[in-house]
Amino acid sequence: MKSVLSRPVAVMICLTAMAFLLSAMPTWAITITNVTTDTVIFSTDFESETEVSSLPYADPSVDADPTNPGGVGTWIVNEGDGQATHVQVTNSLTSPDPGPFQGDNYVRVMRTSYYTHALAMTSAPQTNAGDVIQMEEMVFISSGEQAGSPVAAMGIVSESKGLLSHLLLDQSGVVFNSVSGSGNALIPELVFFPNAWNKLEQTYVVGADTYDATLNGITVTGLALYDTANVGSVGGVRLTGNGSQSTYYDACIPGVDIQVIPGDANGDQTVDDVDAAILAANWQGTGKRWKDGDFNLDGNVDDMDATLLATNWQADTPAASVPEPSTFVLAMAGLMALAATTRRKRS
Ligand SMILES: [Ca+2]
Ligand SMILES: [Ca+2]
Ligand SMILES: [Ca+2]
Ligand SMILES: [Ca+2]
Repeated sequence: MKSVLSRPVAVMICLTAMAFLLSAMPTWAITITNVTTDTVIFSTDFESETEVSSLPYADPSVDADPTNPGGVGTWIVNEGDGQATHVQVTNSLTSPDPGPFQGDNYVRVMRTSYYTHALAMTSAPQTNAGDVIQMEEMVFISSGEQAGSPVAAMGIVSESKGLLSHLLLDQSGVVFNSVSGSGNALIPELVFFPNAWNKLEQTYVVGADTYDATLNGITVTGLALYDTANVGSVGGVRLTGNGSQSTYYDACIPGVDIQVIPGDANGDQTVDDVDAAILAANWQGTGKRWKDGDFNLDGNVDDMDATLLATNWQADTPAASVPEPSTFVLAMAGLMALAATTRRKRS
């Protein structure tokens, strides 16, 4: 590490970081935990990496593969077409890079060939049938991604690196479960926010032929595995990017939860004018998604969605108190004005 800091400052930062890491370790992410044996079998937040790109994607000056110094488990990086820029640890704050979620460093993965990915391999294969394996990570996909091209953001792999689960996140804000031979099935309950950090978790019981997925606090159980031929061992997690820009991954911050709030179209955890404008712009639209203002996931943006937005107006957590009646009326009035403007524009 370059010593650009004065010694007292550096010592203070180190002590603070150590205290934080110690308190954070049980819930570090990208984390894979054997819940049954209470053992962290993979963890990284990319903060200890020595080779880090400070430039926006793609930075041709460094390879910057994750190596996980001091962490639990190992990385296997496959830059399928041989270009070292397709998996890089970075601390870039420059768009299109989103900036980190935890600490300074995070990783970006771009897939120009099917084979480009990074594997977070556990410290040991988990082979005890019935053991509960839990993983979590933060993922960011820019809304400028290639439309209609799903992103394999997280797949549990077996000891032999064969896919157990294959969860696909799409820049349009939808999630698919991929099953070998059967294609991709939409998971309508799950909400993915493009252009925002999302919290993704998966749980797999060793030997089972289904898994559970939790995205931004919403859980769907009993999802079919990608390939049941790989049942019997858990070796790690595969992270993949999209075909036109990078997909970004970082650790979860312990104690900070990203949760879906009805009315929060853009996933910034607050229901406000920005969300009302998104809803108004899509008013009376069909074939819509959460990111368009369809908060009850029926495909239409209408009164029911406006009511959900108004009910959660200025909510910054799902448990926030109900707004004062005056606030509620103001919100509804503003919303209806926006909606009326949109209607007039269209007629
Ligand atoms: Ca690289
Ligand atoms: Ca980090
Ligand atoms: Ca919002
Ligand atoms: Ca709706």
